[in-house]
Amino acid sequence: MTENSVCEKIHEVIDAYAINGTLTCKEPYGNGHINDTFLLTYDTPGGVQKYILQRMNHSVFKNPQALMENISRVTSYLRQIIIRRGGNPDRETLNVIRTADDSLCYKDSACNYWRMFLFIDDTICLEQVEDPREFYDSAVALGTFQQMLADYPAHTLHETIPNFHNTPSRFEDFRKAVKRDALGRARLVREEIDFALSKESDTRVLTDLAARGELPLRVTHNDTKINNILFDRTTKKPLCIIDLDTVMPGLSHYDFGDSIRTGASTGAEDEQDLSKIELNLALYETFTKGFLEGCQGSLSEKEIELLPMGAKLMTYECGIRFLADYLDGDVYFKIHRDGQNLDRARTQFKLVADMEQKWEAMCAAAKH
Ligand code: ADP
Ligand code: GN1
Ligand code: MG
Repeated sequence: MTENSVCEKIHEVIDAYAINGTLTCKEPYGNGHINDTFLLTYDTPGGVQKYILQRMNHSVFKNPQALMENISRVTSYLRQIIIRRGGNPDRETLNVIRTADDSLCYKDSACNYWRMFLFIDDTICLEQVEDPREFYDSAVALGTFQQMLADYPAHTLHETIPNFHNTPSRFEDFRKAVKRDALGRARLVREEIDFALSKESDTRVLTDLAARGELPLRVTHNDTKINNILFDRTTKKPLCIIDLDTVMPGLSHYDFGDSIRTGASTGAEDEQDLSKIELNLALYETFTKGFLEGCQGSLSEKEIELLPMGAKLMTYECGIRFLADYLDGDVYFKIHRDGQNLDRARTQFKLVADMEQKWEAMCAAAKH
């Protein structure tokens, strides 16, 4: 779909929400890899009101209605806890705005699915950690998120993307992409492919333990990269965990690991100069401490022991997803330049290799 046709549909969508006010501004917003995000500003009888409108990526999210049900249930649950704790539920969790006919999302005449949230103003979104304190605070916030949802019956949520963090299944998808070699790119990245294939035996560690019941199924976010946390612009503290598209049953390691791969890396996810990429061990230790503090004793000893494996597997898994997408012709993750998915894969593999060098220290971090 072209930019123009998205814009045409936006007006149909905006009508479906029938907000009581005059739309004064509509602009693309944010830096996500998956959805198309817009900020809408209205003059309303109560003053200026802003909303986030998103066209959901229907090829990634096959069942937008189920996904919105997950988000609606989890955010309503969080809202009650935030109110009980004396917080501000309009800023500390996402709030779904329903359409005029009370639906959680809107299907436009071109079969695109859209949804709307209250905009959380005066926040900043970090692409990379600038200050260890921020990372520590985000770890506490993510641990708290998990702790707040500890009593939510995980099995009642839809599994909106089956096998999302099932690393053996991701490995099979990767192997198939190598075999397909849709654009003849495999010969250019033999070294990266061999690195990925050499780690096959690691891929099953968490899923095997979960299958044996040795790791509990929890409600997890599953996409805890640092730019999915909004920080309060004034206090510089984490305010709201956003991007709840992948909230579903999972392992605590998924949330821990995905934050480490983005926040404890010394460079950007798509950095081309690999000499700039390593695991910042001090940030790793800081995050571990904050995450455990936020979880308030809710993690088992086994879960804690395996946190380093969560970090390594989530990083590795993201690497094979980026590399598979590069081989497939960049059909899943948005790219802004040629080779970006390959660069992303390379940073993840560099991090995995560096974690292996720092493994003992990573394992020691949870014991402090
Ligand atoms: P994607 O799945 O594409 O990453 P996100 O849901 O993370 O989409 O949204 C993209 C960006 O939009 C975020 O990084 C954030 O900057 C901004 N954003 C999303 N929801 C809100 C909100 N409710 N209030 C303020 N900013 C938001
Ligand atoms: C995608 O939506 P966004 O940009 O926060 C992806 C994550 C990846 C991440 C890599 C639904 O996250 O799984 O880890 O890119 N989300 C989905 O940056 O596939
Ligand atoms: Mg996002």
